[in-house]
Amino acid sequence: MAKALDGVRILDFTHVQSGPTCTQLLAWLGADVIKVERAGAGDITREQLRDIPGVDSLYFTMLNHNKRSITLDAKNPKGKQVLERLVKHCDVLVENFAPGALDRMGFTWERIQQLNPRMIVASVKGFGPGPYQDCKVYENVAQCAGGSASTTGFDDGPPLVTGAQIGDSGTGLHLALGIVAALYQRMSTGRGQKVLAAMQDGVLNLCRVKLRDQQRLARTGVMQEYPQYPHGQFGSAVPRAGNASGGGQPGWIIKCKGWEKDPNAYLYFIAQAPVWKEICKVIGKEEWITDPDYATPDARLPRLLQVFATVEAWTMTKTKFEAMAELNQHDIPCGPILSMEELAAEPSLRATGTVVEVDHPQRGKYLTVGNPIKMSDSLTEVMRSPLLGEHTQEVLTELGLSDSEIRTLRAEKVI
Ligand code: CAO
Repeated sequence: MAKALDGVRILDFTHVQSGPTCTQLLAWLGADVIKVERAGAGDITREQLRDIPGVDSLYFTMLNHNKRSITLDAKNPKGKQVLERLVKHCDVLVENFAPGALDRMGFTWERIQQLNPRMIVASVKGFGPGPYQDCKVYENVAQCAGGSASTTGFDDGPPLVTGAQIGDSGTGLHLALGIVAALYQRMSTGRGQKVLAAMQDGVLNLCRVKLRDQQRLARTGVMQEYPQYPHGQFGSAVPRAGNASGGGQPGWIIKCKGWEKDPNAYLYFIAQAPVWKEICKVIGKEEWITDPDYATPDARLPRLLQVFATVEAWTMTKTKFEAMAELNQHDIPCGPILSMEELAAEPSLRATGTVVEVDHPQRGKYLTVGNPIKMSDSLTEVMRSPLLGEHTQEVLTELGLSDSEIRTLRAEKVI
């Protein structure tokens, strides 16, 4: 079956997580992604967090599916010549080097434009233009600088980072959308363009509801759905809200049967206003349906923690799955806290290709997360990540280099 991005060639200069997330997605959508790595070493994640000595790590394999790998010393004059051919051959160059690294290699925007005016140059950087533009940035720095950490955790504890890689993978997703839009615009302009996704910006975009709350707080001095209300103090900045819902329907994480031993025996429960009657019936508090202290969302706001404690007394008599099944019968929104162990074994995720088993020549079978975007006319087949330089000969031949030229480059350690 044809794929959405068939015919699009990506010169993939990405490493670690943010950029590779982007190019992996483009590869799943059908682009030919040629990953350029340094001979002998490659993407640093090949050797990070290894679970099998000498074998590409899961960190690397899970971020580099469906790509081809070539090795090339981009600072060597002969390597630069090969890179020039690649720039002419490809539609998009994606990179997430530290600021200025591409320029230092000699591949400025102007130079790339000379070589290929249709080339789209897409970059992840830690920060956009401003005081921090020259800083190197990793995931948790972005979470902290983008507003996530200050708004995550409990009010009486320190800021927290989250396990969801919103700085790296989140920014990679933003960049992928920018690239696809630039490809679309190029159809009418015939020109490439620069696409920048800064990690701070990406995190802030994902935290936009907290900037909403910042302005609500500035205007009213209080946020009634936050756990600080009514007994705690509000300062001038949006506080950490524990497990309160980010939206208009109050929610909280509550214990289920077995919580004493199982750290994930919990349920996210939403006290959605339209099903308040059903909630009261299920938990055996029918008097709350008409009690003026509980009957309306506004009346419940100062009593939310007590409401959740009462619901919890009910959920603690059931497993999270029993509670979810029963609540869903009444259209009461809730969700079990699922561990990675449970997600890996979940048959429905295997059936849809969201969790996929992949075979790797060195490590054997492993699980990965497949393409979360499902398209009816562009199906994703997850292919294992490439070994370092596995496609060097193949790609250089496609670029028009002869076997003897390739042998010379190899002998001179350019590839
Ligand atoms: N041939 C020759 N040189 C190469 C090369 C190749 N194929 N590939 C990379 N290099 C060189 C770069 O040109 C750079 O050289 P200079 O420093 O002399 O210009 C050097 O390798 C190191 O690149 P780097 O500075 O990007 O790598 P780092 O490990 O020092 O920093 C990171 C890593 C992630 C902090 C930095 O790249 C960064 O801030 N990137 C932007 C933000 C980002 O994407 N962060 C998320 C990373 S995932 O958590």
